[in-house]
Amino acid sequence: MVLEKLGFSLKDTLQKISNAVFVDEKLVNELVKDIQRALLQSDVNVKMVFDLTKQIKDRLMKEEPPAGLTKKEFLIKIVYEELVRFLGESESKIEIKNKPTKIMLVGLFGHGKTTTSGKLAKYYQKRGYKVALMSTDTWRPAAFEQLKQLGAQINVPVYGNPKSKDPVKIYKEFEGELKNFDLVIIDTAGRDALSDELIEELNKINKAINADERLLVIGGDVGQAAERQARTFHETCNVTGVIITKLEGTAKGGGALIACSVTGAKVKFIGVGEKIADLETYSPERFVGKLLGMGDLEGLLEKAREAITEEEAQDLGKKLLKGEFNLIDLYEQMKAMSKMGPLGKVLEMVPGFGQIKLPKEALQVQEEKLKKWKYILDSCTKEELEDPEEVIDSARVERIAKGAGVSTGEVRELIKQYRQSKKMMKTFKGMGNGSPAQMEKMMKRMGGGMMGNMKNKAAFK
Ligand SMILES: Nc1nc2c(ncn2[C@@H]2O[C@H](COP(=O)(O)OP(=O)(O)OP(=O)(O)O)[C@@H](O)[C@H]2O)c(=O)[nH]1
Ligand SMILES: [Mg+2]
Repeated sequence: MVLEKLGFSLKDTLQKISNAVFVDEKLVNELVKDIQRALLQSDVNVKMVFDLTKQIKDRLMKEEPPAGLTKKEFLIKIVYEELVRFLGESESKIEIKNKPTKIMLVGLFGHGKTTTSGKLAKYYQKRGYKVALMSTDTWRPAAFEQLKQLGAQINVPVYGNPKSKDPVKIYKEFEGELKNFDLVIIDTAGRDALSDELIEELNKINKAINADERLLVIGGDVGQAAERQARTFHETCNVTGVIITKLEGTAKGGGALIACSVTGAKVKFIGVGEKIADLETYSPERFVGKLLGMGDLEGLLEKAREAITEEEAQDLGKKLLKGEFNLIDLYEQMKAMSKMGPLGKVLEMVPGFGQIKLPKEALQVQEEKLKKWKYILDSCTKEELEDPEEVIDSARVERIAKGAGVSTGEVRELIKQYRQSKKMMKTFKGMGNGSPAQMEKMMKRMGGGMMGNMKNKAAFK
């Protein structure tokens, strides 16, 4: 998978947004930090990273969510759109209309020109075009042979003359024959660096060939150094686009992709392996979608919608405070919680609870327990849920335990917990909006209250 690490980090970040109950400054700051970290690890230029995150923050401050989008969805939309813009905005296609259309590949030694020539030939051949390959590389001794082997793999004719030292002459020699093709892909020689001599050679070939597309081939492993390469080739050889190769094997590819997009050079294809089929067209939307683990923005928004909404969570909080709380509410609460992820989030929604520090391990134990509770509640009848204290006797405890696949002790524990919660809620109601310190004290007095009795296996009654 291309840029796997960057993808993982961005997916994690997005998950964080999805799980968050509300969008506040803390979440946004966390998100911005996550994105910065992920991009810097992909060798994206520091200044560009900060520009991007500033842009995300500015938009969040200035713009209002459009109708139909919650704040959270809006946040995801902005992150998606800005990443797409960062990675090149829109797809840039190659048109094949002249006969023959000529694509010339240029670049430095070893970045993948010859390999990519073969890949492009296969790509267009598969789409029904009559394709020819041509080698004008008079530098590398076996350049023609290398291209010939690639052509042989896919049954595409390869033109060239290993004895000649003049690329323009080679082209002229076959110019007539090439008219029979829809598309000619021309491989050129590389150099260690973009020397005046290489510029001169490329311009000479270009003048003779008058290629429709001059594509710069850059290995993604150069990271942000791609910017300088893309810029100089752009300025001196008038390149019309870029192909970034080796993207599957490098963590730095994000840097290369983004570096190219700032030069205005459009990335047309990406190379994702050494084999002849390892070539993909490049669309920033699709690419960002893939990185984020979803095909498109709609998919991402859908994911965010699955999580609990701010309103739902607030309702829950209010109910808890009012003390109107039966097992059905507990059940609803659990369903909501399982959608939301961390239990701590629900508590944050209850006014006053947000500031109370709960031990991390305790929350973990509680989350484990919640899973079992859900099985138990699933096994209860409506009557049992509505009025547990009245109707659940020992026989029912046994039936419920069997149905849920838990012990009777666990059923009793749940009921005990429920009673305690209810008692605590009543006390809360009496207290009104007590200070966090007061509440914390009270929770301790009640043996930890709703969160307490983590290790208490005491039976019912
Ligand atoms: N992993 C990976 N390797 C690639 C990719 N594209 C090219 N390569 C490898 O990069 C090396 C150089 O590729 P070439 O196609 O010979 O590069 P070139 O630009 O023609 O090099 P010169 O002719 O010396 O200028 C070869 O080992 C290729 O297999 C890619 O997308 N992924
Ligand atoms: Mg080559």
